[in-house]
Amino acid sequence: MQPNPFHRRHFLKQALLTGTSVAAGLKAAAEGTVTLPFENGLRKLAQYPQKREMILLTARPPQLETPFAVFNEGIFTPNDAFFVRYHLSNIPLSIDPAAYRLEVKGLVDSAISLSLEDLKTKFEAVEVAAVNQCSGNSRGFFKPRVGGGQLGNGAMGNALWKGVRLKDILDKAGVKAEAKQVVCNGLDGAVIPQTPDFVKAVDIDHARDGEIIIAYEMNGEPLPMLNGFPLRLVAPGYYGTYWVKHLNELTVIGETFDGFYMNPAYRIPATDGGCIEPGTTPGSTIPITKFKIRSFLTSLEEGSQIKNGATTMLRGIAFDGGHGITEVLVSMDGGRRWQPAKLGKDHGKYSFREWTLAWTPKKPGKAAIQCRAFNRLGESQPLEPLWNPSGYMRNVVETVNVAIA
Ligand SMILES: Nc1nc2c(c(=O)[nH]1)N[C@H]1C(S)=C(S)[C@@H](COP(=O)(O)O)O[C@H]1N2
Ligand SMILES: [Mo]
Repeated sequence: MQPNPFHRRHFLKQALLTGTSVAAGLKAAAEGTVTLPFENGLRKLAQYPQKREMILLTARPPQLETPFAVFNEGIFTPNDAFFVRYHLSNIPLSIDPAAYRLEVKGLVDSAISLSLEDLKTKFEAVEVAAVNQCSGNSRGFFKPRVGGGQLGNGAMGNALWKGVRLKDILDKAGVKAEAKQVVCNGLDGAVIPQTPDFVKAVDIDHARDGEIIIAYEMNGEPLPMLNGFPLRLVAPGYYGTYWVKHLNELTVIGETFDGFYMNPAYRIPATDGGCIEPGTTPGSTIPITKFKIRSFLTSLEEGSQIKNGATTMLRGIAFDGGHGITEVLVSMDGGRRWQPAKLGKDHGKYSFREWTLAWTPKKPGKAAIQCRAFNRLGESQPLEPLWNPSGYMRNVVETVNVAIA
């Protein structure tokens, strides 16, 4: 663990010393800024190790948003543009892969300690295309506004993750009958001991259903340091809070874990849909779980101009918590009439799904473009935004206004 603050020069030095390739692409912080479309939306652009220029939310701990145009580059989000979210400033800056161990303990027949080599050679490798999205993605759009990082729509990304099943690791250790949850901890910690460590818990049935993986690769490369090198949890369909980075400790317990990041943090109102009347206080709460269905237009920005009479290819993405996208409807008139888009290649039910629609505007003026996804259960996105006091799970039908000239 490095007690030092996150410092670029230090980071570079460490990276060179350990050869973890963190140094690639290091440049001085950029001067540029962007303005996200809500109150106090001015953000600096910054460049961190292994990352291209990203939208800076906070520097300590590092929180970087993906510039939205990246989502139009392809269905997988490049590693160097993938968002970064940390809660605590004491993050690992360099890690020796040869010395790294994943400990499995608690209510197991035999505690085990696995090296990266063990994980890669002694267990079946599996791959899954899955979206990672922060619970608070798009929080900056909440009205009334809520506390927390005022994020635009860039705290999400889709990657091809490779690793081993959490189930296989647990089976190797042998889970005892009274097991209830698996507590997951990573290398990062707080700067002062009074601050709770970032620790998450997964129900034992979920941990053993074969879906969660312990990933060591992302889009065919080792995980970038800031995305959890060398190991992270990938919980397909679940909000990013469960995707513990620098994972080094799994503890099987016989009760419900009550650490700060399970309670009171990362909880939603215990209502149908997890939302309440804007501005009110929830009665009881439950831990946040799966993504709500969402879709975005990625090929046109707010305020762009397109040519009257010419064919424009509208393109975007849709995803949900794992039931699978079955349809995306698109409207050019703010939701009065809808037409079906064409869905792109299916990379699996946890991946972004591309949609496209060729559109030839017939008269000059303004157009409010909207898209609305449906999944296999028939669930869709609300036309009016839902609200909860933590600013989680936004999934309203978004509107992009363009001019036709
Ligand atoms: N060790 C560790 N893992 C963590 C976190 C953290 O603060 N520490 N934040 C979580 C949250 S809230 C999110 S949204 C995702 C973000 O993953 P990323 O930084 O790779 O984009 O990491 C999760 N895993
Ligand atoms: Mo998050």
